[in-house]
Amino acid sequence: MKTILVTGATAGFGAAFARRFVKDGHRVIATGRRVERLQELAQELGPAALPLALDMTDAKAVDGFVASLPEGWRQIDVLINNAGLALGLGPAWESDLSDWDRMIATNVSGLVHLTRAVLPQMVARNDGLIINLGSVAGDYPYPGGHVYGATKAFVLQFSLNLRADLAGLNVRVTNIEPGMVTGSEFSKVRFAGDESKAEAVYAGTKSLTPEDIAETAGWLVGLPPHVNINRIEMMPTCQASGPFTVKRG
Ligand code: NDP
Ligand code: 8X3
Repeated sequence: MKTILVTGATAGFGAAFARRFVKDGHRVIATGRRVERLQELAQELGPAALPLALDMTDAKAVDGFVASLPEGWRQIDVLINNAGLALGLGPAWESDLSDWDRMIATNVSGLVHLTRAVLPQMVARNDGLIINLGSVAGDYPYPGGHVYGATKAFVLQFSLNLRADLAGLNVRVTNIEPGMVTGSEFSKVRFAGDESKAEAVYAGTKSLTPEDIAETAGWLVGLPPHVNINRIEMMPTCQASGPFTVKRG
């Protein structure tokens, strides 16, 4: 049984990870800002889930989070850096700077701070796994992706660079890079609560689901300690990368 810290467990992938890991016999520390959602999840999952409020943009709370855990929960075997968001899909020059700042604060600074808080104990034990949620948006550019894609490119390079430092240790780091995933709040958040815009993203597709991503994470957790999967790029079969854009005059 492992103790798995999941950020962003109030919706989407994070809730699916929590359900999957508890089903697999692990314990989950489920975090996020919407406490009532965490409590509902904990009621569903029983004593194997510890629901705790954590805002990834609150650097002080993130830095002190591991030390603040109840006794018996401070050894983190697996960290899932999942909390994240995209805000807006308009052109860069029309984007709201505060949206850009919030994406950077959540997807980059929050992830970096929590990783820094958890890494020393993993190194000391010579054991641990960090799974970061990147995105195909960090691998390929698309119009309106600007800062969101750049935060995910950061997450990819941070993941690979962590392994460069960790070479020789059984502390594993994997960057999961999904494409279209329906069944989460991602697009609703991106379009500021506009449900019809969010639904249109997945209309007529059989997109990936949060459970598909949780299946991948469950497989990673079960691998032997000497096996590191550096990165996993995954898309539904209805999606593929396209050609370069050429605008002709
Ligand atoms: P959801 O919007 O469904 O879930 C996002 C989670 O992040 C929520 O639990 C939310 O919790 C949490 N979160 C957001 N901001 C903060 C914050 N400041 N502090 C703490 N938690 C926060 O999205 P998904 O499940 O789809 O996305 C999960 C991850 O996967 C993200 O990093 C996303 O970028 C990435 N991803 C998503 C894809 C998709 O198509 N869905 C594809 C590729 C990657 P709360 O609001 O309660 O704090
Ligand atoms: C989410 C996938 O393509 O909407 O990261 O950016 S995409």
